[in-house]
Amino acid sequence: MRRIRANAIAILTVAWILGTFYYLWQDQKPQSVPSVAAQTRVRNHGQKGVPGRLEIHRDERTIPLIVTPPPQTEQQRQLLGSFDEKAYLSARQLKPGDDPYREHAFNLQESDRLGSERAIRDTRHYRCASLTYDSDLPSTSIIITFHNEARSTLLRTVKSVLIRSPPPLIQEIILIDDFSSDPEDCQLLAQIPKVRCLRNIRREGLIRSRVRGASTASASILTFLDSHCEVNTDWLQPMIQRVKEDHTRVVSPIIDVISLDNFAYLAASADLRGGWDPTTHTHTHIHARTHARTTPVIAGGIFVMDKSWFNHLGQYDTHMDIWGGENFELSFRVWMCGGSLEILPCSRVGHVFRKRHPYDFPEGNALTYIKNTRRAAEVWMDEYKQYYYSARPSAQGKAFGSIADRLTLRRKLNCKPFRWYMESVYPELRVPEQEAVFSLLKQGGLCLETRGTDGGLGLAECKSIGTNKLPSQKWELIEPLIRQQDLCLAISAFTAGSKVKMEPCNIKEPRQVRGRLLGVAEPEGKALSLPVDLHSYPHLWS
Ligand code: UD2
Ligand code: MN
Repeated sequence: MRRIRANAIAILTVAWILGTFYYLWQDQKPQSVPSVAAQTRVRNHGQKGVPGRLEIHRDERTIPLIVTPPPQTEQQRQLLGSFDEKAYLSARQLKPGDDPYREHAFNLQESDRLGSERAIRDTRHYRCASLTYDSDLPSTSIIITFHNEARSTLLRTVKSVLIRSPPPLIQEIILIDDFSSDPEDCQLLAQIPKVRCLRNIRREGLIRSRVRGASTASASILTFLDSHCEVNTDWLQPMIQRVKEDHTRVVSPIIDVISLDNFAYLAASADLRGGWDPTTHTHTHIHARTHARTTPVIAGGIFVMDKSWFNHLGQYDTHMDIWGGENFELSFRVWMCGGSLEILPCSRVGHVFRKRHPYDFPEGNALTYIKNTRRAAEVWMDEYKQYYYSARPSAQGKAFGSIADRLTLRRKLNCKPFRWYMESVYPELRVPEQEAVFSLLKQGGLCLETRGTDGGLGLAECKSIGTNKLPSQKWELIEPLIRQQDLCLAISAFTAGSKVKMEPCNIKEPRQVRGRLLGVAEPEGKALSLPVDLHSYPHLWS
């Protein structure tokens, strides 16, 4: 039935939460890391400070294995230039007795102990290793924004990029220090060849910081990373290849999990989009583990995008603050305005997923998140935004600033409606039947009610008892219509004083569109003015 069309943002949020839980769940069970060579478990060796040393546990036997030898001193010198890694890392050490989780919401002691580089398991499907890429791939600018990141995780992120990427593909690594307490966290790293450091003079949040980084990037392709990542073998080539072939693609790797407790590197499933279709042949299954597949949303932190496409599509919504929501906004915008989003199973990047934010939100965590997601919903979700509001009633009435420039952008880019996104990009989305939003429609203390069966309307004393509303006063808001069963509220004509009446619902009838039910209209002779936008008058809905 009609009311099945549903809670888009809630579903996407649920998908995101499920994804996160999935990762955390993986995190809880390091023993069951899916392995490329079946039944083989690989984990970080217990020996401290021996980079590159792994143990393979197979059939209860333990076979020590050197995977990637640590770079030799000469290589190290070339890689790091004049940068004094030891001094950088030892300048900030955890003091005995300090809580290792306090500052960063991960175990800093374990991170510091690991050193600046280590071998990690190649978590790709084995067929990925035999794929080939163009020899003339364009280079990329890596953009890493951070606020008070731990030095050991930040340095490991940077070094993993330098070690595990073909050097010609790395044009530069741009670090944006989002007003961290110690400017040297960033500045000292700029001594590493190819690394640049930009420092914000005030806290901007990750969205504006990324835009700043992107606007100074000199390569034609942008690669975004969080500041606590480790990139894996051949992570970059598959992504650049896909973007080179079609600049409107925005591509992400599979994000592996770096345990926030012991920093073990754990493989995420290559098929996070769920169930295995029993009708598909095994071959297709393998296919799915090496081939690009589209995705309705990306996690947001790690992706590759053509720079001119990023600019053409309006970069980011720079009125979003600190953290949150920008990944939905970018995902909707890319799809609706002519691009696509992909996940590439042959590209793997590890990330430390945390359970809380280790930093403050100047305007408060909840208000910031609501502001950002409201902006995404108001600009992109059309009539589906009502489901965002019914999932988050507290968002109603919270400030989200002007969205005029983003609406202009949407018009200028001639982007498709959200309905298209729901139907074409996410058709497999089966939404559970949604509780409709039933409300009273109040005007001047009286309630709008239907009278008889001939479409008559009137204002009368509100007659709800507790949460039970009188059927004749009970209105169902299913954007853009205001309904009672199969009849919808409509104005007779677009002239002041024209009557409000009930008529069979027709979504294409402008006289029934909520936003058009405006001005002074009279139901059965009694004056009734319906506001332009009921959402701007939340008191009308109770
Ligand atoms: C996830 C995404 C992240 C972003 C976020 C929603 C991944 C792996 N991460 O974040 O990229 O899409 O969801 O907004 O998909 N930072 C600043 N300034 C701030 C706050 C954060 O520069 O005011 C940096 C921070 O240091 C980190 C990055 O932004 O490098 C993302 O923040 P996070 O790691 O705390 O958030 P996470 O991983 O939950
Ligand atoms: Mn992160």
